Amino acid sequence: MELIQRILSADPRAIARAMSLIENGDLKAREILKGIYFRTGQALVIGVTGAPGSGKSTLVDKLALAYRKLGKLVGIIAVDPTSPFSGGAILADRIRMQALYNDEGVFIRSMATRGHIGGLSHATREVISVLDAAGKDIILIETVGVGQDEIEVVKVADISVVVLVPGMGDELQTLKAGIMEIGDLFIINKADRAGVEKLEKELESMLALDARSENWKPPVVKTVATQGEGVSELIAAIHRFDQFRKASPQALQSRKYTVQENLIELLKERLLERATQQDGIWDKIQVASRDVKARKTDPYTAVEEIVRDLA
Ligand SMILES: Nc1nc2c(ncn2[C@@H]2O[C@H](COP(=O)(O)OP(=O)(O)OP(=O)(O)O)[C@@H](O)[C@H]2O)c(=O)[nH]1
Ligand SMILES: [Mg+2]
Repeated sequence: MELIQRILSADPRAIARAMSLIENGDLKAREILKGIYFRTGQALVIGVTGAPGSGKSTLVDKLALAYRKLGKLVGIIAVDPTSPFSGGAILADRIRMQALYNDEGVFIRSMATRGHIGGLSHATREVISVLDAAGKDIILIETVGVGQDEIEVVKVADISVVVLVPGMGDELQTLKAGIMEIGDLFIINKADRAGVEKLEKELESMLALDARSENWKPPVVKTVATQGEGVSELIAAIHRFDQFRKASPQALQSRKYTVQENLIELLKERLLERATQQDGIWDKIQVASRDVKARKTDPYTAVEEIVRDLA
C-alpha cells in the first residue's frame, strides 16, 4: 500500500492520515498497522501525566526542543481522555510552541479517544506505532489527570513521568495510590513557587515507603518549565531509566503491556466484530435484552444462546 511506504519515509500527511483512520476505527488502519509492524520498536515512548495546569504541555514542548537539539526526531501526542469531544484535545494542541510547528522533525497530534472501540490505550498504542515506524526517536505522550484512563496510557509508555507542583498538599495524598505505581520519575514543576521543599519532602517520604520489587528508585527532578530550567537534568534522568529498563526488562514487566495482552485484546476485538457482523444479531440482542429485563431468562443463558447461533 502506498500509504505504508509514505509513513515509512516519514511523510507527515501520511502519518496524519493513518492516525485519522486509527481514531475512526477504520478497517484500513489494520492493513497499515500490519504493514508497518516490522519497522516499530525503536522509539522511546515517554508518558507525561499530572494534574490539569501542572505544566505538562510546557514541559513537553521544552523536552521536544531539547531532544531536537540532540538531533532526535520527535513525535508529540496529547491525549485527552476526559473530553468526550475533540474540543479539549484541540485546546491542548493549540498552546504548543510555534517553533515546534515550524520544525519538520516534530510531528504533533491531539487525540480525544473516548468512545474508541478498543479503548484508550489501544488507540494510543496504534498511533505510537505509526510514529515509531515513521522513524521518530522520541515520542512524548501528554495525558490529563491521574485516573484509570491515564494509568492505561501509562502502560503503553516506556517511561512514565508524573508532574507535580508545589502547593498540592492534600492532593498528593489522594493521588498517592495512583502515582506511586505509575511514576518512573517524578517532576516538581513550577519550582519557582513557594512550597517546593515541603512537596519534595512529602514525595521523598512516600517514595521511601514504596515497596517496589524492581530495584529502581524513581528520581525527583525539579523544573521551571517556562524557563527551561531542569530540562537537561530531566533528560539525563530519562536516559538513566532507559538504560535501566533495557538492562532489566523483567523488572518492569508487570506494569507494561505484554505482547500476550495485546494479542488477547486484538482477539477480543476481532471476535466482537465477527459477532456483530452476523445477520440479525442486533435483533437477537434486543430480544434477549427484553427477556432478561422481564426476567424470562438470565443474561448468561441469553449470551450462550447468541454465541451458539454464531456461524
Ligand atoms: N510559574 C510557573 N508557571 C509555569 C511553569 N510551567 C508552566 N507554567 C504555567 O502554567 C500554566 C499551565 O501550563 P501548561 O503547560 O498548559 O499545563 P498543562 O499541565 O499542560 O495543562 P493542561 O493540559 O490543561 O492540563 C501556563 O500558564 C504555564 O505558563 C513553571 O515552571 N513555573
Ligand atoms: Mg496541556
